[in-house]
Order: sequence, then structure tokens, then C-alpha cells
Amino acid sequence: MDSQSTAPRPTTSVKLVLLGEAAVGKSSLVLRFVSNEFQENKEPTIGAAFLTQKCSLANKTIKFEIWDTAGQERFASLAPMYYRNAQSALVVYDITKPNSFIKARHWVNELKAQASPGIIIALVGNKLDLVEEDTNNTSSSNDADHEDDETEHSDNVEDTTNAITEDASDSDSDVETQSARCVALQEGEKLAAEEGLLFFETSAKTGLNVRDVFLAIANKIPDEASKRRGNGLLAGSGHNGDSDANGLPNHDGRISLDASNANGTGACAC
Ligand SMILES: Nc1nc2c(ncn2[C@@H]2O[C@H](COP(=O)(O)OP(=O)(O)OP(=O)(O)O)[C@@H](O)[C@H]2O)c(=O)[nH]1
Ligand SMILES: [Mg+2]
Repeated sequence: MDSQSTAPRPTTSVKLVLLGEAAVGKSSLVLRFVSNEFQENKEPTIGAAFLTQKCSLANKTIKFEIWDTAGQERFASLAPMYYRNAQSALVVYDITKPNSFIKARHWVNELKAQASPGIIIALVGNKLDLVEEDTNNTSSSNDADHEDDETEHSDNVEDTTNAITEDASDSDSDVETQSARCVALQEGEKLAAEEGLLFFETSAKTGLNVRDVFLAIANKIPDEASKRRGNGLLAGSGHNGDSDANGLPNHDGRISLDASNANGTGACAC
């Protein structure tokens, strides 16, 4: 009946890689995005995991081909294999773990130096729920289920009251963390502003802002028209999609990553 719903939308495959210290929640973010689930005791990733998920925007569908890398140091040397030719990356840290933010900075630098020049990077401070438990002040913390709401953009998550750098001045600071914010919201924002990154604070546990991260990336992917125009083609080999027998990305299309369209209006219908 509804001819609009049957009209084919162009699908663009986008390789996305997750990087970050061990246990910051990379796999949990992917699990939330792909299956809307959360596991309290998720096992560490070995090597890398590959998943796909589609995001339907108003005029196109983005098919994310997601490489979820292992954060453990022993796997660090594998990372270039996964970020090579990636059009997008999530660099994840745990807002209760200062070292994970240092590591995130490292990954941003490495991506800037070695990944495709136009790569869209989102900096993601995860485990926001742990802070909210302390402060109980975040107004937008209840979209855990968010099945079909319009996603709200939150480059500027309004959760600042407990934003403390390094010395979480809580009485809990002697606990091995996991109980209070140790990376200020402003620190994440600053790094993102300096490096031209998208920035979100998320909770894979509650689902807060998780889809928004992927949606923001999807909205920055240029459409077919600008792709054909050929501006700012990836300088790398330009792979952009399906995996080959080696599990490495292999796609015929090239995408311009320069035509940014961040914070677009499309809703992720994945
Ligand atoms: N409270 C809370 N716990 C989380 C969140 N995200 C992940 N976790 C927990 O943190 C632990 C590590 O999560 P993973 O998703 O396995 O972390 P990872 O970054 O994939 O770890 P590696 O695969 O070793 O690199 C698990 O026990 C998760 O349940 C979150 O948003 N809030
Ligand atoms: Mg993992």
C-alpha cells in the first residue's frame, strides 16, 4: 500500500572499527547496538569480532560492517589490520578509568597518523551509568529501551556535576574505581574539539546514547551523489564493505569522507 516504504534506498557499506583499552565496553556497545542486549560479565574479545548492522536514514541505508577489536595489549599489533581502510572508528574509553582515556588519546593519534585520512572518528566515554548511580542527576538516562524513539543527539551530554579529573574527589576514590567519574566530560569534549571528533558519553548497560553514536556516524557518510563527484576520496585503497575470505574488508565502492553532514536529521531505524 505504502509505496514509500517499498521504494529501495541506496545502501552504503561502511567499515567501522572499535578501538580502546580492554574492558572499556567496546563489545558491549556493539551488542547493544546490534541486539539491544547487555551482558554483565562479558568475556574479553580474542583477536576481533565481526558484526553487521544496518541503519536506515531518510534517504539511504548505511550497513555498518563492524570490527570489534580486542583491547588486551597482546592483541595491539593486530589493530592496523582492522582499522586499515576503515571509514569510521569508535575510540572508546571508560569514564571511570583515567588510563583508558590516555589510551584513547593514543588510538586517536594512531588513527590520524595511519588510518585513512578522512576517517570519521567518534570518541566515546562509556559506563556513564556508573556515574549516574552516584549523582542521580542525568536527565536523559531513561532511554534504555529506546526501541523506536527518534534518537536524540548528544554531542554535549549534560552530565557535568560530577566531572572531576584524575582525583575523583569522592570518598570512593580509594576503591579501585568503577564507582565514580575519573574523566571529566570536558576532557572528552576538549580532545574531540581539538581533533575534530564526534563525542558522546554512553552507557552500554542502559543503552544511553549508544544508537546516537552510530547514527551520527551514519549521517556523516556522504551520499552516492557526492561519492560520484569524487571529492576527497579515501587515500587508502578505498575498500568499503564486504569481507573477503581473510575476513578483511573488500568492497568496490569508494566513499568521500569529506562531505560532512554531522548531526543530521536521519533516524536510525536499526
Ligand atoms: N556498568 C557498566 N558496565 C559495562 C558497560 N559496558 C560494558 N560494561 C562491562 O564491562 C566489562 C567489559 O565489557 P566488554 O564489552 O567486554 O569490554 P571490551 O572493551 O570489549 O573488552 P575487550 O574485549 O577485552 O577489549 C563487562 O563486564 C561489561 O558487562 C557499561 O556501559 N556500564
Ligand atoms: Mg570486547
